Amino acid sequence: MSEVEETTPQNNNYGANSIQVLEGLEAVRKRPAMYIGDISEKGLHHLVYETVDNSIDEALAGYCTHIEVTIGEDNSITVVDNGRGIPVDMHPKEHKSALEVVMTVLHAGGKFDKGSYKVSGGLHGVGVSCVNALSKHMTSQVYRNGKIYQQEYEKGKPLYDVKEVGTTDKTGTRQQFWPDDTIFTTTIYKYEILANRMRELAFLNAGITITLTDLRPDEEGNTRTETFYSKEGLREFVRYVDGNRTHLFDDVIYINTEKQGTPIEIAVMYNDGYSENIHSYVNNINTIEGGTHLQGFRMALTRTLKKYADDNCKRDLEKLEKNHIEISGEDFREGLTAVISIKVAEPQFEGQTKTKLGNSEVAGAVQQAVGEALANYLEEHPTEAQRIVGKVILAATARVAARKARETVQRKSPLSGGGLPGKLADCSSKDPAESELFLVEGDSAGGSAKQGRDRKFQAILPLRGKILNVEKVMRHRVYESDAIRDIYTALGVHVGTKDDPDALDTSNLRYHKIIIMTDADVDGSHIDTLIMTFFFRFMREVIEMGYLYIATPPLYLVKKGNKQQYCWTEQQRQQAIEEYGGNDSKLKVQRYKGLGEMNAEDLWDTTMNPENRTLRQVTIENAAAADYIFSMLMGDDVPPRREFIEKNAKYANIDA
Ligand code: 0RA
Repeated sequence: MSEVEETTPQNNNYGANSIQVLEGLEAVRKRPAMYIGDISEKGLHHLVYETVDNSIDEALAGYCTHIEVTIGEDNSITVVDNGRGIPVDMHPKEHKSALEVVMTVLHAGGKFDKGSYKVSGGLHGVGVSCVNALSKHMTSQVYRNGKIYQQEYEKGKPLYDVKEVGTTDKTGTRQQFWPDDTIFTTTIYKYEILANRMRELAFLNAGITITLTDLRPDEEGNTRTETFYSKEGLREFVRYVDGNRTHLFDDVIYINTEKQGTPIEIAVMYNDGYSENIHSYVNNINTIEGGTHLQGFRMALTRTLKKYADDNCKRDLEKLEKNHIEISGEDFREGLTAVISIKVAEPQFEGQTKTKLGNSEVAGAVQQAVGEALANYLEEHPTEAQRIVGKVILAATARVAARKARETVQRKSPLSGGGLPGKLADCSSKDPAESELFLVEGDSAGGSAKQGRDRKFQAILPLRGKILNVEKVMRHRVYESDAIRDIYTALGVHVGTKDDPDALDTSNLRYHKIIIMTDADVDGSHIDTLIMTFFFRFMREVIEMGYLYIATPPLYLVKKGNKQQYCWTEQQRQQAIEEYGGNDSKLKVQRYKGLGEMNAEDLWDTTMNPENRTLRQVTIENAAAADYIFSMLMGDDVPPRREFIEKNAKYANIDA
């Protein structure tokens, strides 16, 4: 998870089907968002994924072992692989080199590859020709037949026919592109975003070596490079994402099989925590909305564990029955971390963000695979099986307690009409699209915010003290927390339906901007993290819809006479001092530590007024990486947290 500077949420839904038609690259340039999702940072990074996916396909076909990705000093991207090289001979119909067809015709990607289906593929699966269309310049090189072939393009248009430019004893493909800055809102690549995806791809495709190099020097003048390689694939992936948690047993339950023509790979660990963390992929795409593969997995898990418990743990179950506690599906998944990766020849992606698998045949295939493998595992590992069942029973017991707590929440504050939290200063607008809720640290800052706001569309909810660390407590404790209950009721979000006690109903969400506003110090950052953790674990949809933001109050006020300037960075502070004629005794520099130190007017001017303020939108670029980071930041193990904070402090305005 990270924050992007952005003041408006982007919600891009469009029919992927419309992409099926072969169109000229002009169409891509006219409506880039249709092809790569958006034209912000996300879309920019998507160009790399599209390019790398072609090399991954070549690796999955068995011809490529190494992929090198390099961020150039000029923010160009180079992807080199050691595959067979894109064919360069004449395409019979198009009367052009096959390379040119691949680079300039939409969806030409799989055309030459008769033997295998294209299994990887960016979210939109649009191919490298889209990357070409959206680049101000692109250079393709193919190492094949002892020769180096080359073609260059501008905005997707070839500058010359494919030509020979040298000889080589290697085979492979080299693609280099410079994203078009007239299309993208930013053309600066973020190393961490690419690293997370390359790490993920290496785990998902065991045996492929992916190197990521950043040639842009950092403050100390250093460049960096990292190699991602996984010998054991998902086994290692699940150990990695769950590495900050304490496990019920060390084993990874691992399945690698094929059912009804569908390759299925799954790795599962059980930890002593309370959340369910399932990361699922179809053709290397993170299916964040789930789908039929997840359905099959859950179904098999519930049935198999239930059957095992019925057959082997009678006495435990009788005890539950006496207390009128029935085990439900979710109890089997408390403290479960799993990675599911399947390959589907013709995936149907549905849902808001086209990340929900629709293929109905897949549910049965996955269910069968998991059912068989899990039953075997439990039979062969009675100690581990007992631990799982023990955990499930505990989960069921706690869930019943949680339900009681939740019912209290909903009784106390009926969501219809007048049941809003007493601390909430609501706005007068009832239109969620224009309404904003500020979650403010502390009552005194809450007071300034209430005075400073525009009460037409801005609501204030002061939160006293730190909110609960939801990583560390059972679910019912979360629902019992006053501050968290206030957040639910203020937002108008309802938890629990008849079918699923943890389902979220966000259809009555009262604000489309939820803005975390805390002090610009270490405590404030900690509170930001606690609140983001809560949203990530309990209201992820709100983040995914683009509704969660962080406010950025200024750090300094530089004053001279009746002139004054707010400053957010050290550099701005220096500049202001210089502008006012240097540091002398009339000049005053005020360091803001707490929001409470600012009067209502200043708070409005700098932090709340949509005209001047900067909001950082909270986004999830990579759910597995976010899972890892939150469990690390909020977990028990100190050294990795310290290392992370030391490495990242420079990105935050923190001074203690
Ligand atoms: C189709 C056929 C052949 C190679 C490729 C595709 C190919 C595409 C890309 C894109 C990036 N790297 C790639 N490497 C290979 C070769 C068919 C043959 O040699 O017979």
